[in-house]
Amino acid sequence: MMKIHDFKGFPNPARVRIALAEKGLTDAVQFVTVDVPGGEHKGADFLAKNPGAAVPVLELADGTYISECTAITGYLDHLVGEPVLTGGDLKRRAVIQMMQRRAESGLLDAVATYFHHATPGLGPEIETYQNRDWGEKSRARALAGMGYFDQLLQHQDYLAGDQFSMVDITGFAGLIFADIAKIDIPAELTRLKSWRARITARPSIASI
Ligand SMILES: N[C@@H](CCC(=O)N[C@@H](CS)C(=O)NCC(=O)O)C(=O)O
Repeated sequence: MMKIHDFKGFPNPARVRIALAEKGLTDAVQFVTVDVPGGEHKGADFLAKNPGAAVPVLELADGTYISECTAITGYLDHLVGEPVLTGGDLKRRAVIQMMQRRAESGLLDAVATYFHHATPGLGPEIETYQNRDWGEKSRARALAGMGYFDQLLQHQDYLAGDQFSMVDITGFAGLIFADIAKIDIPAELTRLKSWRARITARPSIASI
């Protein structure tokens, strides 16, 4: 049986949990809790699974460890059919990969950097190096990312076009993280807010 090493309620683990629910695979995996607030992810046992010291990690039945939500989602997407989260043809796959990077770098990771550098983050035991300026700069980048996606939603229903994809999952996790980090979505970004409300109603997202 596949395993997911993660911590329930954290934004990146949520991405994989939503992807599993979309694909109907939640019962096909066993969840193993990694005590991230307690620093377990920085210990030798976990670093052997992911030297990047972060959750989630997918463990395959043959013992292979896959980290990075993009890689994990792609693997799960190809295991079973509908809905296709990573693109069915060459062009759609390329667009999704491009938008996925924009959603990570311009939103989710930017919020994470703000959280870890300009707020108490996960506490002094975990946040052993903080650079407040970089954190504040990243907050501005996250707000710019929200504005960018709000603009796009003028012409399309989802972040990577007219169909739901892993980019919506990444963007959604970015907004969960923004809530945790107390970065409000600016009031004028009404399209982003209504997109969020729309995808929050999906059973996969409601289930996590
Ligand atoms: N790019 C990674 C990000 C993973 C990540 O940052 N996970 C967070 C939890 S949401 C974590 O484990 N953080 C540990 C830490 O900051 O020390 C992915 O896509 O999986």
